[in-house]
Amino acid sequence: MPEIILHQYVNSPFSEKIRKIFAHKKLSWRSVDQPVIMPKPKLVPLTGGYRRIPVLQIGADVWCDTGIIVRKIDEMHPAPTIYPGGLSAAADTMNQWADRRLFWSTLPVVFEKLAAMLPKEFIEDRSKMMPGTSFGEIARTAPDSRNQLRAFLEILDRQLASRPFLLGDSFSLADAACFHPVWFLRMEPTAFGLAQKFVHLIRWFERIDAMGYGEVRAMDPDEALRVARDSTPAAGENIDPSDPNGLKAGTRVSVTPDDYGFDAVTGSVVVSTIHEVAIERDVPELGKIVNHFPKIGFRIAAA
Ligand SMILES: N[C@@H](CCC(=O)N[C@@H](CS)C(=O)NCC(=O)O)C(=O)O
Repeated sequence: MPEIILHQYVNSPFSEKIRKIFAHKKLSWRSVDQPVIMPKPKLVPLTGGYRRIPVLQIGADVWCDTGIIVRKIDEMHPAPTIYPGGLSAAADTMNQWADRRLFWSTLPVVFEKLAAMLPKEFIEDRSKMMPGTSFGEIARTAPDSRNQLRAFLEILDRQLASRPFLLGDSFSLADAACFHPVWFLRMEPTAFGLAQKFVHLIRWFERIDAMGYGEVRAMDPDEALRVARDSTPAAGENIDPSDPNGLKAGTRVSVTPDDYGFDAVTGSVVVSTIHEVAIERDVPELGKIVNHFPKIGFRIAAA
């Protein structure tokens, strides 16, 4: 069975979401440490330009964005479930809310205090990744973010008053997704202080923090590239016959995030289902690689 490889770095909140799902499912996985800022010369050949973290690799198939990484892990290892009681819509929508609202309310609150210590290269890199926003000035929005963050945390705390996990008695995708923004607050004590006022939230936080990360072993980035080179993509052709845009196998497209990090990845369509688009690329140093993206949060354009 090919190994599960996660390209990540320790302080990456979105990686923490995936690490907690590995813990819940008690999986063995390999961790490849990637740089926090560009350039990422040992990641980009695998992704075709996508630079965000985390990225999941199995052989010569590579999943970009936690939206599709979660689906792949759950498809391979459905038990124990991350959708207890069949609450998949509740878990999925909380996941999207946590990614796009809860997490973004934490950033200015954490960076307001840390801004002076951040290397100039980090600020330049993140400002480039988010055109139109100067990451260096993110602290200016801290007061409004603090208000929103407190309100978001209160909503979670209220629900956690009468159940150990957000959707009931067991851990779900909603817990993994809402955990990582609170975990990120812990980078800065006054930011985490906002969360510590909520007793049910903190009890839940400590419960998930104690779950660990599953069984993880480090892998050298060069070894991950070798694994890709020595494998062939497992993804077979799978095209939804009722694709609303008539997307066909073999069509050349570019796939780009719709929020930030607008690096387009170009290739030929092999998979287009309700939730996924996958494209095949010929990479001189690696051979064929298939990159998988979620439909939610990405734009697909003719290339
Ligand atoms: N929607 C993406 C968001 C990923 C994301 O923003 N990750 C952060 C790190 S936690 C990132 O890539 N930052 C820029 C970088 O690491 O280069 C996902 O769910 O995977």
